[in-house]
Amino acid sequence: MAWFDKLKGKKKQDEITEDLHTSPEVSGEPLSGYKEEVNADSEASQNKGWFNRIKSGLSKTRKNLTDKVEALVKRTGSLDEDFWEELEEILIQADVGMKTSINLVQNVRNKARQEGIKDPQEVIGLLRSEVEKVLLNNESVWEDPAGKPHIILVVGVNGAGKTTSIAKLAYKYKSEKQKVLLAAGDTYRAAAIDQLQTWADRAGVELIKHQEGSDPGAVVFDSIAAAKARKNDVLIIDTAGRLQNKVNLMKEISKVKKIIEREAPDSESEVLLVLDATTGQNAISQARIFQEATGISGIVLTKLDGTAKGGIVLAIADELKLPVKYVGIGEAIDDLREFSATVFAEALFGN
Ligand SMILES: Nc1nc2c(ncn2[C@@H]2O[C@H](COP(=O)(O)OP(=O)(O)OP(=O)(O)O)[C@@H](O)[C@H]2O)c(=O)[nH]1
Ligand SMILES: [Mg+2]
Repeated sequence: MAWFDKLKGKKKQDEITEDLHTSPEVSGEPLSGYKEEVNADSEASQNKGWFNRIKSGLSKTRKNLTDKVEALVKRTGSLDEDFWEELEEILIQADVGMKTSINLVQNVRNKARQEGIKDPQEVIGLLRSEVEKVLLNNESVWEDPAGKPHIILVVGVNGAGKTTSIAKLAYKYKSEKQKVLLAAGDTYRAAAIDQLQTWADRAGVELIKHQEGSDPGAVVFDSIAAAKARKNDVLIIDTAGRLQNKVNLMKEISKVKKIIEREAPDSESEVLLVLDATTGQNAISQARIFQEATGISGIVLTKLDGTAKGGIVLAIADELKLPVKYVGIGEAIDDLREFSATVFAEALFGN
C-alpha cells in the first residue's frame, strides 16, 4: 500500500512509545529521555496504530459523512437523480464546499457510467478514489530542506492552534534528531510567551524570547541570528493571532516575512497557515487573505478530532490549491500528523 511505503521511508513520531501519547498537560511529565523509549512493535503494527489514530481522530466526520453515505447507499435501489442529489447534499453538509461537492459527485457519476456500475454499494469505492485524487493534486512533497536552518513561520487567526501546533512540530523534529529552536514572535501577551516557554521546556528545545510588547520583527531577527550561530536545523516562529480583516496586523506579518527573506536568504523557509477545522468555510477566506500577506506554503489543519465537518480538507485542497501539510487530531504533543491523501481517503471511506 502506497501510504505504508511512504511511512516506511521516514522516521515517524509513532516510533515513540504509546506511553507518550498521554498529553503532558495531563501527565505533567517532561519529554526528555523519550528517545530511549522506542516501541519494540513491528513496523507494520506501528503503521496500523498510526492509521487507527487518524481514523479515530476523524470519528465525528465519519459519523457525519461516511455513515450518511453508507445509509444512503443501503436504502438506494438504483443510481437515479435523487441518489446523486442526496450524495451532493451530504458532502456539502460535511463542509466539503459547494463547488468541490458538485465536482466530486459529477466525477463519481461519470466514472459509474463509464464502468457500467449499477450497484450503489460500489459508489463508495469510487468516491474514495475521487476524494484521494482531489487531495493528491495538492499533496506536499516531503523532502529534507536544503538550506539550514529550515525556517517555519506559523501564522493564523486567534486561537487557531498555532502555539500548540508549534509544540507538536518541535517535538516531531526533535524526535527526528533535528536541533530545534523556537521564537516567541507573539509578543502581545506575556501569557503567550510563557505558554511557548512551557511547551519548549516540555519538548526539550530552546526558545528565543523578548519582553511582552516588544517588536515581533526584532524577535525574529534575533532568532535567525541565534539559529545560525547555534547551528540549528529548524527554527519555528510563533506569531500573534490576527484576524484577517485587521490591516495593520496583516502588514506586520508581511514585514516579519520580509525580515526572514532578508536575514536568511539561503534558508529554506516556509509559511504554515494554521486553520481551525471547526470554523468550516470561513477557513477558506482566512487562507485567501493570509496568502496575500505572506504567501503560504502549506496548511496545518487543527482540531479535526473536534469536528464533524472534516470535509473542509477537500475544500481547502480543491479551492485553494494549497497543500494540507499536517492535521491536528488532539491536544497531546504527538497529536499532529503529516497529511497523506491516501491515508485520509482510506480513513474516511475504508472499512
Ligand atoms: N482537540 C484539539 N484541540 C486543539 C488542537 N490544536 C489546538 N487545540 C487547542 O486549541 C486551543 C488554542 O490553541 P493555541 O495553540 O493556544 O492557539 P493559538 O493559535 O496559538 O492562539 P492565540 O495565540 O491566542 O492566537 C488550545 O486549547 C489547544 O489545546 C487539535 O488538533 N485538537
Ligand atoms: Mg498562540
